[in-house]
Amino acid sequence: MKSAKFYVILLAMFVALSCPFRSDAAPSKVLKLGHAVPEENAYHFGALKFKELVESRTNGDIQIDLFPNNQLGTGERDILEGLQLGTIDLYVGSTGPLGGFEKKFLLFDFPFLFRDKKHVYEVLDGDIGKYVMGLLDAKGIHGLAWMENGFRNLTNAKRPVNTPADASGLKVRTMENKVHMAMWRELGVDPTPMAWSEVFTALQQGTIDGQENPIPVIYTSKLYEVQRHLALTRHVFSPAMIAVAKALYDTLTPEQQEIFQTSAQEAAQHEREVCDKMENDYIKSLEENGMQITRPDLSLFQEASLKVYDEFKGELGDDAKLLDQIIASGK
Ligand code: EAX
Repeated sequence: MKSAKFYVILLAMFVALSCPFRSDAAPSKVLKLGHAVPEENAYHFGALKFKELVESRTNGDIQIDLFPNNQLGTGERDILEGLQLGTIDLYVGSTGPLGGFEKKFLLFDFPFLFRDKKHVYEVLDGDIGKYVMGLLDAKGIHGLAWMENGFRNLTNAKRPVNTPADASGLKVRTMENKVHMAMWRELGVDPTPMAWSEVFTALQQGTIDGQENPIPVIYTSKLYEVQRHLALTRHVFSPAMIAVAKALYDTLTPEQQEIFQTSAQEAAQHEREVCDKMENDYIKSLEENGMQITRPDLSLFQEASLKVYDEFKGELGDDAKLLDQIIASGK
């Protein structure tokens, strides 16, 4: 619990710092930033940092109001659609739904693709990450920086999971992502795509047996109250992103665009550090809150999910070579 108190203090410090001295003039733009997780989650630390940097660097000319915990939509796809419609200005969240907006984002959804976080950021902060993020502009969304959701793990209410056979037959909520769904089908799991805002209630009511998410999401969304078992499967690395509505971004001056880009990069670095620390701290907190943790032999899960590559590589078209590059760079 000590670690949870640490983050509460850190959050309080951030809230205080993110109300910098403003010039007397009213802001020329008041922007809405939405995300789908509680304020204790690393995303919110990233959003606060971005708010603090942009407001201070524009001397309060641009104000950013934060709307955590699905206040602006029923899940991440909803908030991203808000950027396209111009009803929401900024997004912090996972790239899970983005495969439905731009197929090339499925590139990052393949199971056991990344060796570790060092490999993840060599790819995301390199040419491949820049190229894929740039594809969103044509969809009305301008990606600003890669943040972190993390390696996803399986939780369920029914039984410990050590092998794919243990997972078989479970009804597991997934993001609205066809590669993730295909992977779970290969393991004999019944995947149920659902917006994040509906998941806790569905677990509580038993309409689904489990879900899969990184440790910080599992802890900050209090899933230990409705899930007994956690298997550290680390089956997919889930990137996150801070993004802005393209139409809004195009109205910014070159100087304001530069402030958005640099502030997003700095906020992303901060969010990744907070997320990484949470991932280490919160496994113990989950055990303290009654979850039984298993550490399966991941090669069994990796073998069982290999078919997904054949099934979806074709959807990447010419960019299938990027998948080969990512695999090769992780060896
Ligand atoms: O981005 O929907 C999900 O499972 C996401 O990982 C969660 O909303 C955090």
